[in-house]
Amino acid sequence: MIPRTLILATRNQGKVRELREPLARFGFDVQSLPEDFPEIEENGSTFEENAVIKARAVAEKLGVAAAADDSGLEVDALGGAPGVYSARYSEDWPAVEGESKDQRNNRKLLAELEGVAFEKRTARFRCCMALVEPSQEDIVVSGAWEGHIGFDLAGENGFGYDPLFIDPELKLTGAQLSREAKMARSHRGKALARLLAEVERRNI
Ligand code: ITT
Repeated sequence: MIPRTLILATRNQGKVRELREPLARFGFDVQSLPEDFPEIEENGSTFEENAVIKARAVAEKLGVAAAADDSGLEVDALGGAPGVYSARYSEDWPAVEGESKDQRNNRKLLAELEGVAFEKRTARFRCCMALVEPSQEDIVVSGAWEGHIGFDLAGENGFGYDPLFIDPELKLTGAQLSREAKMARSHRGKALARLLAEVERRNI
C-alpha cells in the first residue's frame, strides 16, 4: 500500500502518542495538525458529533484525509459527568500554581467522589473516531473501556484521567500500563481497530 497522507486532527499530544505509531504501521503517512490551524469549535453534544466536526473541519480546509478522536470519561456516581466536557471539567475550579490541566481535572474528580465507596465508583472511557476524506463517505466508529475510579493517583504513563482509572481485570491504572498494553484494553485501541478494519473493508 502506498502511504497516504492522514492528518491527526488533534492538539492533544497524549492522543497523538497513542495513535501515530499504529496508523503509520498500517501504511498511513501520518502528519500533525499544522501549528497555525484555527481553533475548531466543538459544539456537538455527543462524542460522535464532535469527532466528525473536528475531522471534517481539517479535511475540508486542507483537502486531505483527516482523523479525529473525541473522547471522555463517564462516571456513574456523577450521572455520566464529565462526559463530552472531560477536557474542560475543572475550568470552573481555582487553579493551583504549577498544576497542569490534567492534574486539576483529577483533583476535582477526587473531590466530587469523596465518600463514594469503591463499588459505586464505576466509570468508562468512551472514544469516537472519525475519518473524513473529501472524496469518500465518512467512517465513524467508537469504543469503550469499563473500569473504576480509584482513591489515589497511580502511575506515570498515559495522560488525562489515566492515573485514576483502574482496569478491573489488570487491577492497574491506565497510567501504570505501557502504551501498547493500554491500547490493547482501551476505548481508543478498540475504536482504532474498528476504524482500520473499515478502511481495509472499503479498500481505500
Ligand atoms: P482535541 O479536541 O484537540 O483532540 P482534547 O483533549 O480537547 O483534544 P477531547 O475534547 O476529546 O480532546 O477531550 C478528551 C478528554 O478526555 C481528554 O482531555 C482527557 O481529559 C480525557 N481522556 C480521553 N481519553 C483519555 C485517555 O485515554 N486517558 C485519560 N484521559 C482521557
